[in-house]
Amino acid sequence: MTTITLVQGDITRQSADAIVNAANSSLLGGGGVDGAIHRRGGPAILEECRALRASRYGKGLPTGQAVATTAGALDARWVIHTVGPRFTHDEDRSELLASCYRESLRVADELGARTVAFPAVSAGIYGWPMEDAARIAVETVRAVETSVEEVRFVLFDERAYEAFAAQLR
Ligand code: AR6
Repeated sequence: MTTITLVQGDITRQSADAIVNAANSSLLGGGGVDGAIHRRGGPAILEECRALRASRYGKGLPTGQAVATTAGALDARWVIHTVGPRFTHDEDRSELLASCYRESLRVADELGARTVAFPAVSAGIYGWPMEDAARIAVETVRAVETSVEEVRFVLFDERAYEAFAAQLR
């Protein structure tokens, strides 16, 4: 059984086996939660991301996939980088967003992570409406088979927290 918990706050202050990063396919950092993770986690994360670019992901990490690195100075063993889809009205990309959660948990299982903290992937710079992002996140995690014991959604502000709480009610 996987327990879903909600926390309002900064994901870089969390203690968990794995912290999920809402990255971009370059894996070389950016703004939002990605910038915060690299800032607080320090250069070891970027170093490993660069190595992944050089070895497995020369064309970048595809949208909907996930890959793990060290967590550097964060209070975690791993950072799992996943690339959410940008929101668009032209095309339904929900399946790619669901894939981020499934793939991140698959990677977490491979690592043996028991506690995994997720931000609201795609719901910031990538423009996904928060209510819909929360629905996809919660529905997907509920449906997935995983050995992860706790999935913790770490929501930056009250609006995001409320959107996730509504899905859990
Ligand atoms: N802790 C928890 N949540 C956070 C934090 C934090 N420290 N900082 C922001 N959020 P975003 P995306 C929330 O933009 O939409 C980057 O440049 C934020 O309020 O971080 O997937 C990447 O490199 C929002 O609710 O990720 C990509 O280019 C949620 O995290 C692009 O942004 C996700 O917002 C990815 O965009």
